[in-house]
Amino acid sequence: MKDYRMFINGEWTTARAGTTRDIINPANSELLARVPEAGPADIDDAVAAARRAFDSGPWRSITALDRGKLLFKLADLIRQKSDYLAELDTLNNGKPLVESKFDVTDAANCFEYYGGLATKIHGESLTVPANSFSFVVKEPIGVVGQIIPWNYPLLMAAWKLAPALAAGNCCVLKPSELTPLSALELAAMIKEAGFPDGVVNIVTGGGSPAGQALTEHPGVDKLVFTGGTVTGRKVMTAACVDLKRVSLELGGKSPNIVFVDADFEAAVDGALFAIFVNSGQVCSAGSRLIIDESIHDRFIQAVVEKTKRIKLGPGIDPETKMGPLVSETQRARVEGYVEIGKKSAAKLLIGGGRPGDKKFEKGFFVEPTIFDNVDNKSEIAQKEIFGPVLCVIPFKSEDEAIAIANDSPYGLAGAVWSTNVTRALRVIKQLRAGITWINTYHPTYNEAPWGGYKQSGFGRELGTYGLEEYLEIKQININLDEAPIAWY
Ligand code: TXE
Repeated sequence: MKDYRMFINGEWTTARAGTTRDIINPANSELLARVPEAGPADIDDAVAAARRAFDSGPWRSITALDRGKLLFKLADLIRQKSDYLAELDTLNNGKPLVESKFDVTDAANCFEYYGGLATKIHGESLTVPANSFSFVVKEPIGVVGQIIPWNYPLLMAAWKLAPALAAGNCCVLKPSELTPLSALELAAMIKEAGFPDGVVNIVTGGGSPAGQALTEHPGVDKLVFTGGTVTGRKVMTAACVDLKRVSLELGGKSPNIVFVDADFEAAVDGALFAIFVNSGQVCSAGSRLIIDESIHDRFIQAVVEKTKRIKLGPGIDPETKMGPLVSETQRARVEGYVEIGKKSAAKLLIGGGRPGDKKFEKGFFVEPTIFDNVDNKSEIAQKEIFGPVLCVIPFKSEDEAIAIANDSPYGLAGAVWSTNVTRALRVIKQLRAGITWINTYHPTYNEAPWGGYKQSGFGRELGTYGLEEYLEIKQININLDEAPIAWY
């Protein structure tokens, strides 16, 4: 059990009101840590620190090269502590250690990627119909408020902080109230790396009042949010008041389309990985398996057989392939959808409950669950469940597969499995989604833009696109004529 403090203006602080929150291990409900529960006054402090650092602090004049070097240093520090950070994310979030290790490496890579990009923020010169030297420069937006969820605690912090800092912004980041620990460890590394005080502030607390106070704060220039669509709407509404810039990465109900000519074994494994990695708590999860009717029976049988082999357990056990859900609330949400599914016309093939073994009693476990013959119009096919629940939807023709895939309020990700490259590309081209794969599911690259169509949000993270989200664009025009214009 460790007592944490939050990180404001380069200092470790308690909440002004003295309030704290218990942080729980979802695999066994044990108390892991206690963190401050920020209120509006703490958010004021954090935003004021970020404002000072941006408006008058050393961050204003630091060179892009030095910003990049700080990001490289941070990546090094993350690597030095990678085992510890991975264990911490596993204990706090529940995911298998192998997944946390991957996240930590990816987080370090993300800081390095943007460390390199810091010196590649270029403007352009313009050809205008006047005797003018006209050009464009890109500048940081200012103070950004960043709110992240609990499914990738360290990695989401990296995705937010790395591009923002590379572009020269100052940040107030609020991790999820369920999983703040690795972000606070990251804060210690940010201090050790030598970032000036106030450039990064990590505040811990709930959606309300802490998150809400951050979204409503007039000192914040841009809001960047990853989370559920319901909260995303609130963030956008708050941003409307003073027209803050806003980027949203929200939920999904992504289609995973398997054609008759797919590599059978690869597609079976891909279908399972698409939905069961991180216990299905992934915004891009392939939660709708859209399967060619002609191979449906054989495919589903193979999927079910493999699902039986998924070993549930605490993430910290190296044998574990699937951990618990993050919280009791999330489990209740998922179980609510499972009950809706059971009452629908869909057929429950496997799972649908909690594992029976007593050793799982205190954790928030749900069995890997598969519903077959799901109507795409039904609730379990339309709503984001955000748990280990797969909906199988058969199709008869390519056109029908595309229609089903796009019949969703979301448009985050999607995949096609086929050895016919012409067909695969033809289908991918018609998917209304921002992240797509052919003959694979889930690989995510720091170099590639991440974000959705439709109600999955807008704006893009990662890649050079992610950097642009943190930049303002300014035109500068220098008059080269000596004579005055003499309008009057
Ligand atoms: O998310 P919230 P919750 C989806 C998923 C899940 C559902 C609800 O479907 O079942 O959302 O999960 C902060 N102002 N995703 O309730 O509320 C909160 O403190 C400002 C998909 O856990 O979106 C946390 O830091 N901030 C998603 C963050 O928002 C507020 C990942 C996310 O929590 C706030 C997580 C407010 N009024 C859930 N209320 C993805 N896209 O990956 C809450 N927050």
